[in-house]
Amino acid sequence: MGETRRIIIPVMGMTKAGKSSFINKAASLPKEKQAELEVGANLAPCTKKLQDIETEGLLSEYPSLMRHRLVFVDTPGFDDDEFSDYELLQFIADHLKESYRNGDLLGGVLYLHDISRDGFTGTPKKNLKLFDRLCGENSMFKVVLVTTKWGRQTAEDDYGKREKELEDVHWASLIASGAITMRLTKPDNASAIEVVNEVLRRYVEPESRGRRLQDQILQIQRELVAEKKYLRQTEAAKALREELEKLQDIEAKLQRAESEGGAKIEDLKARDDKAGQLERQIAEFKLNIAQRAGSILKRWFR
Ligand SMILES: Nc1nc2c(ncn2[C@@H]2O[C@H](COP(=O)(O)OP(=O)(O)OP(=O)(O)O)[C@@H](O)[C@H]2O)c(=O)[nH]1
Ligand SMILES: [Mg+2]
Repeated sequence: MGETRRIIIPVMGMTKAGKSSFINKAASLPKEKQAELEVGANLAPCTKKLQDIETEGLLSEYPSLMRHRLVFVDTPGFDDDEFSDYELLQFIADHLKESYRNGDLLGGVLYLHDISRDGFTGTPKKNLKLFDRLCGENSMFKVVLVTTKWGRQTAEDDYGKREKELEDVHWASLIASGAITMRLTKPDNASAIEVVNEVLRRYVEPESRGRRLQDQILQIQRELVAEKKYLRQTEAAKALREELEKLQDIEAKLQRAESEGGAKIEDLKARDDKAGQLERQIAEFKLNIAQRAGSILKRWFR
């Protein structure tokens, strides 16, 4: 018998995707514990800091894992109003780094997506890109992309079509690298338990594509611990910088247009379709004074 270790499963995804609800169900938390893991009742993001949730009983069917403890890591989404994306990346990176240093094992990673949400531009794209760079190609086979809120589908909706678009377009490269997709369709905790069992089943497989699955860690953990990189040198931070540069480019265009003709965003939108696109991009990135791309770039990437 070896020592007891923690097997962690980080649960990521956009704000309100259903991450905390999922953990409540998967861990079958008793009522008093559920209160600790707040589920959002309104639109504001609910989970601010990363939180470890210890579980009991989920490993009992896996003889080789029985001595370990399964722990979910609840995370905030990269679309929080209070913290900048870089601050959120810092919270997540610190937590994952510490976890790896303390000898935790990476059971798998879940990325939750609200299937009732229409469209896949701006913020959802940025979220997914950051997730992709946090994990890296080598740990993609530990990823399950989980669609939530299937119960909201009405006769007019076709969530199956949305799911197909996710699989064929937005998630295609993750799936090609080994990620799988699953649906949360059942109202009780049955679907959530199925997802956890799929993660664990894959985890105990001796190897896949010539690699020992259990040894694979996340790209950001390797970068920060083994390669001793600073956070800003990691692939995830680079992806974030690319997004901020896009934002800076939009801001510059806007300023140029305003100084040339004194035009307002509404006027620009009315003038031609290209500017309309610009306006949409601004809305998507929630461009505001507090999060001006230029100042953020100067602050973090000198
Ligand atoms: N119909 C339906 N509603 C869900 C499901 N999962 C979560 N919800 C609801 O969606 C809202 C957000 O759920 P949370 O679990 O707080 O989502 P979260 O991803 O933890 O949100 P943040 O912590 O704010 O990032 C709550 O009102 C939940 O009741 C689901 O599978 N089906
Ligand atoms: Mg939450």
